[in-house]
Amino acid sequence: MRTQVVIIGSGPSGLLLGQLLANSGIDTVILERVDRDYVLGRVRAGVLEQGMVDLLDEAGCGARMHAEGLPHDGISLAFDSRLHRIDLAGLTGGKRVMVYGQTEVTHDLMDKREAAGLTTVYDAKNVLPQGFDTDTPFVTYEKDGVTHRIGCDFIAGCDGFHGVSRKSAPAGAIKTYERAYPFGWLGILAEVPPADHELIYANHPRGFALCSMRSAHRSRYYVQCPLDDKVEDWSDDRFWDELRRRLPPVAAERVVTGASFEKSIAPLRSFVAEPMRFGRMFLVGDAAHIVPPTGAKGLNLAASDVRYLYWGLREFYQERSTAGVDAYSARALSRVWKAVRFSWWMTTMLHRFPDTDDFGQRIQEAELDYLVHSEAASAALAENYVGLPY
Ligand code: RFL
Ligand code: PHB
Repeated sequence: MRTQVVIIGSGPSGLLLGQLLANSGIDTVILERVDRDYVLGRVRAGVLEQGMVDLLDEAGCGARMHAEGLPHDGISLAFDSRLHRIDLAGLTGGKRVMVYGQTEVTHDLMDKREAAGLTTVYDAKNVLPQGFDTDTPFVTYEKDGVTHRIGCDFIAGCDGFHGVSRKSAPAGAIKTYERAYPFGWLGILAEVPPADHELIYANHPRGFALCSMRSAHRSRYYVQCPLDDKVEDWSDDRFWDELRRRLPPVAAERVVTGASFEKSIAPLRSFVAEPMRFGRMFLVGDAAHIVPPTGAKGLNLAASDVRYLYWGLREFYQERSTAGVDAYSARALSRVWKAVRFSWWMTTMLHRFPDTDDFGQRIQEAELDYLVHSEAASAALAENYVGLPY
């Protein structure tokens, strides 16, 4: 079997890249380790930058997002028992974000791929990118006990943080940068109306909390928790009590509680692998970098990588120029590092670290106070939150 681009991983990166390439007449095969329902069962991101919204439109997958997604013009920061709104649109000349779940984005992209009759191999085991240091790369995988081989021009490693692509890069050719944070996020989904019509990011001496949503009747909430906590340690009642304690009274009293139908704990980490290209293999999205979710940047970075790679590959096939693919790694990394910085900064400012003492807490509150009362500082947050230009 042969195709032009083998895409490893059918998360948002792989699916979006596949769709944009297909629209330009470029042939792809996606190899995915697990099945479709497993991919769709992962509850993750919820905030899309305008650039990602535009890219989904360009891919022809934006209709349901525009019908059901919630455009937001602002967010609130909560500290010292009060809410402080950051007017994202007002501070950025009208830019906003779209609240629309990653699960829904993935669903829309999968439906489009299926409708177009494009090939995705689910349950592909032992996927291995090979020969990418030559002009004739190929990928092998096993399915139902049979080994298959797909020859291609390029390999796109869209297989997430634990994928095989980054691990296949020659050890001496890759450098990684990492920061692990000494806490996690416990997140729940519940069929209850959100506490506010916009997101609330709360700094509290007991720890960080976030009020988010998926729709007018479905809420997504998070609280910072110790890394060794187990989901079983957290009954719904304990979660709701802890969440309300960390919010200002005006928000806490608007929290509607109910049974959760998803509950999980995620560790927080910053990670970057450089470069993002090894011969004819590219790393895309979480395969190359991870950010803590505090800045809502992970999925959006995946989308910006896709955009740079899609441009490069289109240029290669349409104009026979390697300029775009040659520039991919440097272009992507330049934007990645700015989002890594922003996510690290938001995380540092909003969480209680084990060594945060009362002095540290006051410094955080002073920084937040400055942030919400200085238009320049608010504008810097807003500019990064809505997404830096591609
Ligand atoms: P994914 O989504 O991990 O998809 C990778 C796919 O590759 C498959 N795979 C393999 N396939 C074949 N062979 C192998 N050897 C394979 N190994 C893995 C996997 O099964 C999977 O299907 O990576 P991708 O596509 O790069 O997308 C990245 C995003 O998923 C991620 O950045 C975001 O979810 C991060 N994130 C957030 N990002 C935002 O922009 N805004 C947010 O509000 C936001 N909130 C979050 C988040 C991530 C979270 N968690 C759980 C990490 C909130 C949370 C709690
Ligand atoms: C979410 O809705 O899951 C979400 C929103 C904002 C974040 C992280 C996660 O910063």
